[in-house]
Amino acid sequence: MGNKETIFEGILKGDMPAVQEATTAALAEGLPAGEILNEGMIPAMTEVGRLFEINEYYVPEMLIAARAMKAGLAILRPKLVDAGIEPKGKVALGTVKGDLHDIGKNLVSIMVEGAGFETIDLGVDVSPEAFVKAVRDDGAQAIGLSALLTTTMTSMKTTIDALEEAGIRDQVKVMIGGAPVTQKYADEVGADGYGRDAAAAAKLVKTLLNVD
Ligand code: B1M
Repeated sequence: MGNKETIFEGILKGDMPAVQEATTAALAEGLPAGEILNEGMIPAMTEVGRLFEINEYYVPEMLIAARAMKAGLAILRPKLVDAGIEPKGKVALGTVKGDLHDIGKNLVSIMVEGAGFETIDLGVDVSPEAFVKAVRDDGAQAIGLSALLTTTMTSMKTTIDALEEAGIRDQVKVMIGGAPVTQKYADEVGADGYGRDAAAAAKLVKTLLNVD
């Protein structure tokens, strides 16, 4: 098995040492970083997303796959920068104000990153102003808002209002998700899209930003 295949399999199995070793070996062998990313890591995370959608993988499998992918990506990242590989877009993600749940948001972050986007992790308890700043000052083309509490999901509307007040609503796509959130709610608050889970969120970002 070649190193790209080992990376693919290693991510699927959540085998972090195997992914780290094969990534290092692939670079040493002279494989371009972009090829390792696009033909090893991204397809693996896409497959993880597919397995999650058909209920063959659950949150624990997804978390260990994500951890393995992150470890490989950490080795690859400096080479990607050197090679000038451009990410598909910039996405800022955060759990909304008042809400400290971050497991789902972290999964969304890794799946979006796995789909080839640069992510800015704004963390938890993120104010509408911090989302506005990520768009205005950091150039996020899409923002992703996660909420796990019925009491905090209202901050999604407040954030969209804040983007409008700042005059930048048309510069950014807004994606929302989290256990109490629905498509109906996304329509009500004027979000551009709703992601049911992390795999769906990664697909949605591509659609919203119109990239493959
Ligand atoms: Co809390 N909690 N919690 N909690 N907690 C829930 C959410 C709750 C449903 C439990 C219950 O009562 N049955 C309930 C909410 C009730 C409600 O509002 N209707 C609740 C409560 C009440 C609370 C506190 C208020 C409890 C208290 O203190 N009295 C408190 C609030 C703290 C705060 O946030 N201010 C609290 C605290 C905590 C802990 C800190 C202990 C811990 C969080 C640790 C952490 O995140 N680092 C915690 C946990 C772990 C949970 C449960 C058990 C699990 C949540 C989770 O991580 N799920 C949860 C009960 C449950 O869900 N069974 C519960 C796994 C995760 C992968 O799923 O986050 O849904 P999820 O993400 C999914 C999708 O929703 C989607 O993709 C993810 C992956 O598929 N998704 C997105 C998520 N964000 C997305 C964004 C997108 C797209 C998709 O686009 C941007």
